Amino acid sequence: AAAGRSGVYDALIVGAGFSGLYQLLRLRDRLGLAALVLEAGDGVGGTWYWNRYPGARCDSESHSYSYYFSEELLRDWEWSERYPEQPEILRYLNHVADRFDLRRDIRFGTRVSAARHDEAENLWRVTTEAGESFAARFLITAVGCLSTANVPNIPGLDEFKGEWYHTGQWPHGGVDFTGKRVGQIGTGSTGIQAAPVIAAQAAHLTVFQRTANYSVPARNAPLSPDFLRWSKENHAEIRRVMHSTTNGHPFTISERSALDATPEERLSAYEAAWEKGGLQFRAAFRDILTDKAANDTAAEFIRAKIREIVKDPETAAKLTAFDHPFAAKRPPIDTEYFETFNRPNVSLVDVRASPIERITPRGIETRDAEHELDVIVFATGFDAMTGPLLNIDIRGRGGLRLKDAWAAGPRTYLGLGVPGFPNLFTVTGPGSPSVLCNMPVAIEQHVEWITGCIEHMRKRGLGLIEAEADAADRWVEHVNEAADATLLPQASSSWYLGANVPGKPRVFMPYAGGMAWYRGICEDVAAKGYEGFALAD
Ligand code: NA7
Repeated sequence: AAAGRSGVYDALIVGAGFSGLYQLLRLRDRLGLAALVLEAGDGVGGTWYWNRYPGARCDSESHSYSYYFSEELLRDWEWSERYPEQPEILRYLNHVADRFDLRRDIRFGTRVSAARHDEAENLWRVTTEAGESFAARFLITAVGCLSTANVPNIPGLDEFKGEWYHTGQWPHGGVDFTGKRVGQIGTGSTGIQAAPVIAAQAAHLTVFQRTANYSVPARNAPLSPDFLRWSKENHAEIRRVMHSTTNGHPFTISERSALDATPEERLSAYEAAWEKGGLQFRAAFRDILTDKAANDTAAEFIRAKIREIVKDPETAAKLTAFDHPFAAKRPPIDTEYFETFNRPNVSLVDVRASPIERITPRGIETRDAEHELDVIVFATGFDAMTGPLLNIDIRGRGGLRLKDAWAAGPRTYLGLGVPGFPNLFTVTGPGSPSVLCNMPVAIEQHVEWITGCIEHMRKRGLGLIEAEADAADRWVEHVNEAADATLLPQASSSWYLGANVPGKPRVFMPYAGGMAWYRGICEDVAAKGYEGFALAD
């Protein structure tokens, strides 16, 4: 929709991924608002537009990695595999954009660089990298949680004679590894997906591992016609399960403690979970994420599996030198990751034992060796959650910079509002459960809540909403308590804690109290007239 007479939009939305597309649809088609999406990329998709690295795939199962707001959309779209691959998700999001005629209200190739709240006019004034300006009553960030690439500052990268890429900024034409010696830094979810695919093409792959990571087989496969029929006929029930669980996935977590089971029962439960594969593994027992002794049983099972798979005992030892409880960092799932180390053209370098010292024109130099390479792949993750927001110079009341407001770590109310920043909503912001949840479930909840809030304001002629400082302080405290009730803070190198980015404040950022619980809190806040927010004309 066009901006009003004064050139002012009702809402500006930053980002055209899963969040931004749905936010546009709700504000425009449900509330009839003049909303515009500003998107840095040349197409829709967000994460799935940028992350085109080999093996890129979603770890949520495809029938759950979908919007559930439209029965027709659910009925018409058909996923091909248990886990959707990046190109298929991108096709899906393009289909959504076309089907709901969203493109006419998206400005592509438009990177937002700054946003300032103009108190006198009660407007957000947004500027782009190209110097354009926009104004709107509401500013809604839909910038994603894992969208700011983290390329480590290793001396010498400028002098490297080969090619280098970060997985989150992958060239659209792809990269041909044929005949190349490839070095991959990073063994998170991304690196674990990429390594087997790169190894199948490259002359040689050297994986540089800093922290040994657990992984469970994904057991990806084409979806059978029976499954597709079942999922279409049962989406109300699937939605009910996704909305009732802590993590928004379409499976329930066992109510049994790992410590109540006999060793034989435990083994058989883990064997069954390993065969089933994927993120469901951690649903085998209820206390895997909350009790260290329970977690140890899962960790030991996975360690034994890896030792069985990997033939070289020295490599297996490096791959299983875990320093954190299972699933305390986001647990990867894989397709033949550990098997890849049995290939003759793959080697593993433990950079904890022998740190990377510099990049030379010819490759990567660790403390005790130089590895000659033609290509370096940085699977080194993201400046998660706060990075994409702080990359925009956001200024609220009295010119308060978000960077300063968050100098000691992010401070939000519900992950949706920030004190000092009126009429700003942060979809999947820090303090929301988003990254600990199947994303589309979190996103639909956030977007619908924001839409309901704006509708509430319009009905009452209110023009201003702002999270109260006390409410944000209490929320941050609650986010910390919720994390401390789990084993999650025990992974000292986790991006949940900001630990992967040097100098970033160590604060556990996502809300670990569970998506279903969070949904209830948000509903309660709304029912109480947006308790914890100050509303004004
Ligand atoms: P992650 O999970 O942050 O993994 C990044 C990996 O890169 C991890 O193994 C890091 O080791 C490693 N890393 C980062 N910097 C360095 C340096 N300087 N030297 C050596 N190794 C380094 O990112 P992903 O992209 O894999 O996954 C992000 C999320 O996307 C994932 O959790 C899913 O939610 C989807 P570290 O563990 O820090 O020692």
